[in-house]
Amino acid sequence: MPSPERLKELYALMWRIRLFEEAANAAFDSEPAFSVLHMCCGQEAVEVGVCAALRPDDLVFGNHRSHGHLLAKGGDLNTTMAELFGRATGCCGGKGGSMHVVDATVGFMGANGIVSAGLPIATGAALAQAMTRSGRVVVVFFGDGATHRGAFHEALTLGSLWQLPVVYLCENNGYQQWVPQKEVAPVSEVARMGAAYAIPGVTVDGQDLEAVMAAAAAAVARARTGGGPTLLECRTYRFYGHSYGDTQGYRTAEEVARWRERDPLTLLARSLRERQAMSEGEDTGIQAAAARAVADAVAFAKASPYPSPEVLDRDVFDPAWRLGA
Ligand SMILES: Cc1ncc(C[n+]2csc(CCOP(=O)(O)OP(=O)(O)O)c2C)c(N)n1
Ligand SMILES: [Mg+2]
Repeated sequence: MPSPERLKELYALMWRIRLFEEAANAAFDSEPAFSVLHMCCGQEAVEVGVCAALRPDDLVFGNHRSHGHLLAKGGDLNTTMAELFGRATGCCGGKGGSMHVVDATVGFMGANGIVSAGLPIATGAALAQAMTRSGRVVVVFFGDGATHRGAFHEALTLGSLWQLPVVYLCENNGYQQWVPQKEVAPVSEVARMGAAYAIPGVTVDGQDLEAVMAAAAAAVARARTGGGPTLLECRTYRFYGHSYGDTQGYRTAEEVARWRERDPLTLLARSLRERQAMSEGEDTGIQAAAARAVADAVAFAKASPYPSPEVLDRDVFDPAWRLGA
């Protein structure tokens, strides 16, 4: 069981992610370089709980909603925010933007704008870990919508067949853009799909940090010790629209309010308070520190220059490089 000190660290990280997203959303109107924004508010316990079960050298792959994945894996608030603002100090030099954040220095191997595209890439990375006996585990985050694409099937087939050190991590938030999962999915429990690939499927309450940590730790241990993949489904909810500007006509305010009662931050705070592991003053201090760090990140981003035209063709695929020319 994680110590209260460890849980408070993770609580602070969840607050940094929450406020990071809200600050990015607030900046969107005035910042010309913002392309698109998918916020993960409501899903923080999944991101933080899973990454807390990993070693720093383990590898994580994301999807289009990945700021939280990067920050939970150890990403820097300043360089992540600067990337969203399209600035040269961003983790991709300002040329990736929100849907392509990546920071290999902390093992976050990339967001991906194509739904389910991270799954086969992560499976390939897991094959590389197995072949080199690196001892690293790979986690790939994807949404419930990604399970409807062929890449999901291909990845889980090979991951299982080759018993790769990978965790397939589904953040099931019940929506796929504006479409409720129940309208398009004959099976709403994603974990049940594991049986089709002969891998364990586990469902966990994605609003409960400790439950996520325990389930992720088991899946990671299994992967690391040669037991092969797990399909881990975290039931969760996004508090904001699919992306910036979404008017959310497809769901009711009552539904959102019901899920807000299960805010992962509130649940963790309550649990820490009940155990007398966090005072009201400490809680206030944690939130204030997160707010300061996020404000600093916005100031850092705004003060940074845009990339210069000279770097336009750098960091892009170059066939001459491939041929060794
Ligand atoms: C191949 C592909 N089809 C459609 C889209 C447009 N699109 C972006 S996100 C999304 C829904 C994804 O739903 P889910 O996987 O459940 O993730 P969530 O947004 O709920 O986190 C769609 C359809 C896309 N990016 N890629
Ligand atoms: Mg979804």
